[in-house]
Amino acid sequence: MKKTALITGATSGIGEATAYEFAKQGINLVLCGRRLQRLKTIEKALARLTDVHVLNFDVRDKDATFKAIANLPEDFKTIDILINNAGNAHGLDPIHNGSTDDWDAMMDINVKGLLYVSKAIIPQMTERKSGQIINIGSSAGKEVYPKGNVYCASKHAVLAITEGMRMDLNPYGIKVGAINPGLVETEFSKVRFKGDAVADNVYKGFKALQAKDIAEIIYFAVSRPPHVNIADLLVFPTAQANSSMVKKIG
Ligand code: NDP
Ligand code: 8X3
Repeated sequence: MKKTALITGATSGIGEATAYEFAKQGINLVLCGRRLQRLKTIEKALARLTDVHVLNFDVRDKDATFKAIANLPEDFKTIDILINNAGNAHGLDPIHNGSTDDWDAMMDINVKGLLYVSKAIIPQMTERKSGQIINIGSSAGKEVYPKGNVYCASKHAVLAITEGMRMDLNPYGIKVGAINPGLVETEFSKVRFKGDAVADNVYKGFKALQAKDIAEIIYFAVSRPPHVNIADLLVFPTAQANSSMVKKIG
């Protein structure tokens, strides 16, 4: 029986790469994001490998999130695997200069959005007494770095929520875990720096992780036998030792 995975933030970066990896492995997909055209392009590319349905909503919008998931077509209603990946950083500023709009965006998307999507899906998993949830945290969820303040707080929250979920869903046999990457070359820095040229320098002078590297790890986590749960995994590029120590060439 083929499994179905719902992936948030599937229009770029880690989420998109995970969609490709899962499709290759024959997992049916519900792909979510705000950029509908991208969702359609990815759906078209993957349709030859697996069954794909796209959901176009903003995870900040509680009603839209619940409505989209409640109205999934019959063939895609049963979600075996939830990948809570949608998220981003906005700004890199000392706390006294930070923008409250940036703070709202990070807490609303990375924390509250993850909770809304989870709340919309968990009841069917508890009912069936099966399922797996992987939350994409970050090395920033384990260690705060200068000017990372609110982004780091949002990812620390993701890890606290992951632990709470794992305890609360343990009686139902639902696997819950977090995968926490260091620097991954995606659209992350373009979003963080609002398209500013500084984003181009973030991954220069060393080999950053690629989205596919994380997608393969996510697939590893979902393909373990029933008695094995990857609870928490931290992955850096080899050049990175912690949040502020990266070995650059030149
Ligand atoms: P990208 O910017 O490439 O992808 C972010 C994804 O999140 C996009 O598909 C975007 O889709 C979606 N998204 C953002 N805001 C919303 C929203 N309000 N509603 C619905 N979807 C949304 O970055 P990454 O792939 O790097 O990021 C994925 C996750 O990985 C994030 O949680 C990030 O914090 C985490 N991470 C990233 C690291 C990195 O260095 N890149 C390292 C550690 C963790 P759309 O815009 O179409 O809605
Ligand atoms: C993304 C990694 O170091 O840019 O979560 O915060 S970092």
